[in-house]
Amino acid sequence: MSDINLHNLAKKVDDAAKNARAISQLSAQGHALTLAQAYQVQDLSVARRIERGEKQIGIKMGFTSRAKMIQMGVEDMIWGPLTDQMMIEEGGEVALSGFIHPRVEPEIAFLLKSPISGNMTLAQVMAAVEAVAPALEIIDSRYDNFKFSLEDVIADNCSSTGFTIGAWQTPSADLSNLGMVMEFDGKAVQIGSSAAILGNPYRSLAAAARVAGEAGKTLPAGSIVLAGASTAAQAITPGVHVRLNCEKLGVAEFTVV
Ligand code: OOG
Ligand code: MG
Repeated sequence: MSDINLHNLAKKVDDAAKNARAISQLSAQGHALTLAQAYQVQDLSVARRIERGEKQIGIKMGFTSRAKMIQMGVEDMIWGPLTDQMMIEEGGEVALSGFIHPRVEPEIAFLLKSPISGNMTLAQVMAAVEAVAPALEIIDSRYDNFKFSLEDVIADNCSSTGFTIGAWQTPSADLSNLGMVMEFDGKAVQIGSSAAILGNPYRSLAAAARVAGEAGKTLPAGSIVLAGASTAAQAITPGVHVRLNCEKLGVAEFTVV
């Protein structure tokens, strides 16, 4: 496939996100992308955001839990950049108008105090963490009916849309089995454990370092890394108050308007 086509596909997914208009899956439009091409489309679509003034502030990992892989019918981990424009004020209001069919999922976020890249041990990535926090990610696939192949979702920057982060905490050595309860209006809708995230969310951080390194990049100090959801995602509707209670780490919340 030529570069021109990859640029066109990047514009398609970027326009769909900007205009909150669903499109058919690229694979269904006859674009059978390789994984490498899917990440090129992702790069090109994020470059369009950067040209509009957004800044990359971190990276998200996706499909790091079986719960998410099963919900979406995929078998591999994915990743994509987060920009400053995706950040939602914790405890604030989120307007549904800019979204297509948004869902929310419970996550754990890391804040780096030193750069990470390449093959790193768990001890090495842990030493690079300034703080850890409970987080909620809003995902909004740009594809009809929230259906996609692995390549489609990668090209669509992993459905990245928004995220909110609770109060940062001093990183504790053991994040491997924290209870995570996501509530809608005070009622539990998803219950899980941080153990669902690759057995230990720090493994997701090590994976983030590895994939950054493979792409010839470094995640600088100050980067945010979302480790991936510990449970299936849940559709959000106007008026609902979403709250994550994470054992030892506390709360992240917002209200949908
Ligand atoms: C892709 C994003 C997956 C996660 O935490 O696993 C993800 C999607 O499900 O649309 O963010
Ligand atoms: Mg996620």
